[in-house]
Amino acid sequence: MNLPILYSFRRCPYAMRARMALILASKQCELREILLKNKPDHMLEISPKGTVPVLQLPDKVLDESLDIISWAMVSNLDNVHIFSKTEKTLYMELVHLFDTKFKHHLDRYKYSSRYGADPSEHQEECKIILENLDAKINPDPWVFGLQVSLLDISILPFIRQCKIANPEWFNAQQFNKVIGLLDYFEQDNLFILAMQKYELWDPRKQNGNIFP
Ligand SMILES: N[C@@H](CCC(=O)N[C@@H](CS)C(=O)NCC(=O)O)C(=O)O
Repeated sequence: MNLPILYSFRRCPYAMRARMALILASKQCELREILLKNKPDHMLEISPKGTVPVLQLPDKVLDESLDIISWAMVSNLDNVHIFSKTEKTLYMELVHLFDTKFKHHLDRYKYSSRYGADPSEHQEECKIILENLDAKINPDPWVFGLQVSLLDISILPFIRQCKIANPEWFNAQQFNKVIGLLDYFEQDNLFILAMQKYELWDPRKQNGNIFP
């Protein structure tokens, strides 16, 4: 059976959200786990920009996580929250905020020496964004209620990275709703399944994994 091929890196937040969308939509693929420092030739042939995730379909290649999510979610699924118009606007705004500003500060907070940055300055910027998010949401247990939404899967992997940088600091902050939402997410089967470990793809072994 020729499945779509997904090049993925377990810890990449963009790849995480793509994997979660594929799980929710029950779209099977052959997952090829890679290391960013050793990208397979085939991946670079089909997507020279060299970022993960990359999904190779019979007729096209998707190499942006949000495009993979849109492809997976072609029809409404009964296990995923359907956005109202205002929720959709909030989703678009927040995904943009987290993919740009939050990611910018997160990288400089986490990898301050690589960027020659002052980590506390960027930690503070992340904090402000998370406090603003906290004021906008009332998770129960997900942002929009009982069903997980594309907003949850799109931004929580980045918020989790902020926590991992310094869990003690993160958990001592005042954005309690965000902290609770992240705790719920980290214990949910969707996340656990998306974070399953796979051995590295080796073109000589052709050891791709059927996913999910
Ligand atoms: N806009 C892209 C960003 C993907 C991205 O930047 N992924 C990182 C890993 S988290 C990557 O592959 N970086 C390339 C590298 O580090 O060589 C998407 O949403 O898919």
